[in-house]
Amino acid sequence: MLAAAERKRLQDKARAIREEIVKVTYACGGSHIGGAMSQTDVLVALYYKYMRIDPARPDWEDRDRFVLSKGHGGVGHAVVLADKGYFERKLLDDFNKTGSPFGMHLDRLKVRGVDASTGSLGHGFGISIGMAMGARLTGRQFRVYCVVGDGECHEGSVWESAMAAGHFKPTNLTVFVDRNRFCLDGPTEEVMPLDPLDGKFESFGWRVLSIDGHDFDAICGAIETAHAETARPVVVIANTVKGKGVDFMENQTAWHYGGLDDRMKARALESIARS
Ligand SMILES: Cc1ncc(C[n+]2csc(CCOP(=O)(O)OP(=O)(O)O)c2C)c(N)n1
Repeated sequence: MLAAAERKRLQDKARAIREEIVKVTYACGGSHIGGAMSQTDVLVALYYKYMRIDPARPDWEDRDRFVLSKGHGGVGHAVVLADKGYFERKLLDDFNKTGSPFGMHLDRLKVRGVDASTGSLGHGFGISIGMAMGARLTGRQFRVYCVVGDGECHEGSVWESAMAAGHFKPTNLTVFVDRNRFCLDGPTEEVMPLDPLDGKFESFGWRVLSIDGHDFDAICGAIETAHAETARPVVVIANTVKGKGVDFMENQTAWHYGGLDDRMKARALESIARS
């Protein structure tokens, strides 16, 4: 159980990050805003409570690593990195515009604080396993965190990665599945069913935790359980809401990707303020 002040600190930060996602999306004309909203609470718990990082030293070798395997959520990751001080917030005024270092999917060679270039679904998960095993092979203590989309789990390479981790058992890796139940084309269970997702990972040798991915007590509890696990890699199925915080976006396939006019931006900010 988190102390009330700590829970509020994280909730307030998540609200501020969602507001920034709306503002950047408005400025750039469109983003994968639905999935950026669903992943936000997990990113906030990691970046503002658990990850051992130093924004002044993005190449510090012992830093914890973060891989956004669902790289299209990069707008949300960029907002967090700016807030953490990896670069100036005003750079995001040009997010995804010609000449900007920020594409829709973040490039680790162009954006400070990004540990892996992602965007082609199904690859970041495997990269995170390699990073975690690299720590073990070089005797380093850092942890690796990865966020995979549930629609991304339609990719075969996700299951090759799951199988590899079940074998090599990188216990310094914690994977979150952003289980918002929507992919690009509609509800995952209509497009191509994933359930029982927990049973699939279990059969590959993972310890599976299933939580409310918007409840900071649950997210933090899962991270601490994962830290204590010494035998198996841990996947946290974070049950989330696509478009979380913006009433007209929640659970709407149409808001996988979208842009905002003045009226929609104002309505979105009002909704987040109420959330
Ligand atoms: C290999 C690959 N195929 C297709 C795409 C296009 N694409 C971008 S997002 C997306 C759906 C992903 O769904 P999910 O992982 O559930 O994302 P979320 O709902 O969390 O935004 C697709 C198919 C891609 N980025 N990479």
